[in-house]
Amino acid sequence: KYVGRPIPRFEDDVILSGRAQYVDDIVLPGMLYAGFVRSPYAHARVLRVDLSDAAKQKGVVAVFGPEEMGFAPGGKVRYQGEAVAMVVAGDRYLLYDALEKVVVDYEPLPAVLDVFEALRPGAPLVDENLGTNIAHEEVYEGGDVDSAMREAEVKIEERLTIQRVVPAAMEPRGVVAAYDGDMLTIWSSTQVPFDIRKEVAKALDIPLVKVRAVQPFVGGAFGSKLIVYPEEIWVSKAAYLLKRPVKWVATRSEDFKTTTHGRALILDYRVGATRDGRILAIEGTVYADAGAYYWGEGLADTAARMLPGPYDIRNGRVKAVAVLTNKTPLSAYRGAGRPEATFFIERIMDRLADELGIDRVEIRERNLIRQLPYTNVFGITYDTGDYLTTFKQGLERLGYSQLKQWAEEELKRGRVVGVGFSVYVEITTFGYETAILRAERDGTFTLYTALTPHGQGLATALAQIVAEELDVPIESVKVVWGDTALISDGIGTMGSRSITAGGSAAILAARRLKEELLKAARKVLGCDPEYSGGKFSCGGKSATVKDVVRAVYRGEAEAQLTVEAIYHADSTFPFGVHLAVVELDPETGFVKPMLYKSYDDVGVVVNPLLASGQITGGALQGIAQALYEEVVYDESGNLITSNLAFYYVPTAAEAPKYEVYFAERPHPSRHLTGTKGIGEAATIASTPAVVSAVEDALRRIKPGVRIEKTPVTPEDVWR
Ligand code: MCN
Ligand code: MO
Repeated sequence: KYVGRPIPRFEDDVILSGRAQYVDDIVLPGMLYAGFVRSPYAHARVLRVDLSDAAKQKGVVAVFGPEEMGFAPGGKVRYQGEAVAMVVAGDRYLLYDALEKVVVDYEPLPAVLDVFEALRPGAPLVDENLGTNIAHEEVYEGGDVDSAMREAEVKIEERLTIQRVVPAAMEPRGVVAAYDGDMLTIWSSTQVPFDIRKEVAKALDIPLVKVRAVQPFVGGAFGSKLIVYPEEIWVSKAAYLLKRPVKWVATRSEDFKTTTHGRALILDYRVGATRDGRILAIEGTVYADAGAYYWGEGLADTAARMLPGPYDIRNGRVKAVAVLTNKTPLSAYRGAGRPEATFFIERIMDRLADELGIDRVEIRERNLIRQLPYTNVFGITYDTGDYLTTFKQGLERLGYSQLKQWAEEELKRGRVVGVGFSVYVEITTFGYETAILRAERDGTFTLYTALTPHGQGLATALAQIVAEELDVPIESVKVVWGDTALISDGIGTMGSRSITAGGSAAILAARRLKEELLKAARKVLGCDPEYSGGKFSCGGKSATVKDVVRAVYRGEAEAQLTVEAIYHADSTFPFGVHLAVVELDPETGFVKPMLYKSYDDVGVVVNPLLASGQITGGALQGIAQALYEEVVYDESGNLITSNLAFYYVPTAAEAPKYEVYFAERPHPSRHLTGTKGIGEAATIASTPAVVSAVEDALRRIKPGVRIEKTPVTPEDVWR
């Protein structure tokens, strides 16, 4: 049995020893370096780009202006850092010297940086062609909100704000592209090699088979590398035109400005409830500060549609609005809409509990969904689970009441500590995924996956799944990923879909391969064999996988030794309870997370070590959302928090102690793996849990305080 075991990652030795190859480790003969001239203005017309001096600089091989590459579309830049020109040179030093020589004349335009400013009539337009700053708008509605609101005995309304953050993967983005006159190969720090291949082929008008995209080792992404970025197209085009390898790797500050930001949603809500705390209706608007370009991510939409969370709310009307501003474009960041939805609904639950004088646990018990599957008021069907039971068992296991008690006693000893929890349901997995499995001559197996792991340890988890399905030692399974030359198509690692979608594809492939081998074994043995432990036996005879594979190569039997499986994995819904304990220093206002505990029902857990790694890392990101990180622009749209010296990414020093639990009686998904995703759960659950804990602590010194926004900074604590 391999599934369910905490097997250490095979990837670790490679990565931790420094032998793993990342994009910037790739050095090709004759390689050139690309760099970009980027707008210092958040909003400006580009009057003139003069590349003549730069072109004459030592080492410069080519210069590209707006016309050739489509920089600054519409003749203007819309955020600080947007590219206006590209220079390609023989080495990095000469490149940076040459970039200095590019002359650009700008006519600065007033920048719009706030969502509500952007919505005001007469506000500067980020995109004149649109005629408005609203890039997207959609109303989600179900039930009868107006009558439910009329019936409601209590009503609350409020604005809740969740700040903009930088995904800040350890490895910045980077691309190497090489064209040998026949084949264009692109290596990128990405989550989506298959999309890169498609988009580059389209942009350069060359057939898909002449483009190969490779995802080498990737040092984190958190959803920020799941779009095809313009640099990936531009660098590919430069390599194609110059027929020489070209590399670009972002500096940290370049990465902060050009890699998509996350969160930045605001909810204006009104909730109607009965006096005993049953929510009857919810209405409101979710605004996304979408930044300078809207690429259809629908983050406000996901937040709107998941706003009811795990609660039975039958009447709802929520509008999702994506608003353009002169900032770095917004896109997916770990959780992408669900952390915001969960923060919103959990804050609402706490507020309603306070308003009605009902305990925070009690009010949730009264509203939790009783019967699964359940279709929420906006049409999303939650698949499996027993929310009420899991919630009660979770709080028990996490020791919630004991910790509350302890916090009271600590106060007597002069320590201000707070305890908070959150409940979540989230949506994981979508779309198709592909797996190819091959039986090798020595009886081992190679699994090719279209997944694109970048820190999750999926090579280990997939090997567990395949070894279990084939009933062979895990050492005899090798997992290969990240190359469009090896597998035709797939979506990749995002949306906590990998183990469920890609793992199920692997199981399907393993079953098909077993059938094929069985067919050949029947021929080899001359009887109807049973398969177990890598061996076929019947009538007192037996043959190993190796024997059978060799028989096929010798022409003594026929079978497919390589099989492909494409698996469709529609969404599945994890549920859980997370708890946070924080200590507040009333003097400095600094909040220290002390303890973080989680209890999740994610169906089958393939590898508890990997899964709990996802919880601890994910929670720290959500803790940072609650307490530390925030993108700050000045009034002209200059990014103030432009690198890691000005932007507070927590380190191990800020990390709390963790206790990670998985539900004793989990509710499997209906997929072949039985799993639900875990990759984003803790980022989703931690922010509201921590905010609730901070509020709890703060109320011990300032009764009645209410937190309506993140992050909660020391300034907020003093206020
Ligand atoms: N797992 C498990 N049992 C389950 C579910 C998952 O053992 N029931 C394990 C899997 O084997 C895998 C890991 O947990 O090793 C995460 O699996 P899954 O939930 O399927 O999520 P994905 O592999 O699709 O990962 C994507 C997810 C997302 S969307 C973001 S954002 C994120 C995250 O993973 N970005 C990460 N975790 C990250 N971790 C690292 N180190 N770096 C990132 O950029
Ligand atoms: Mo993600």
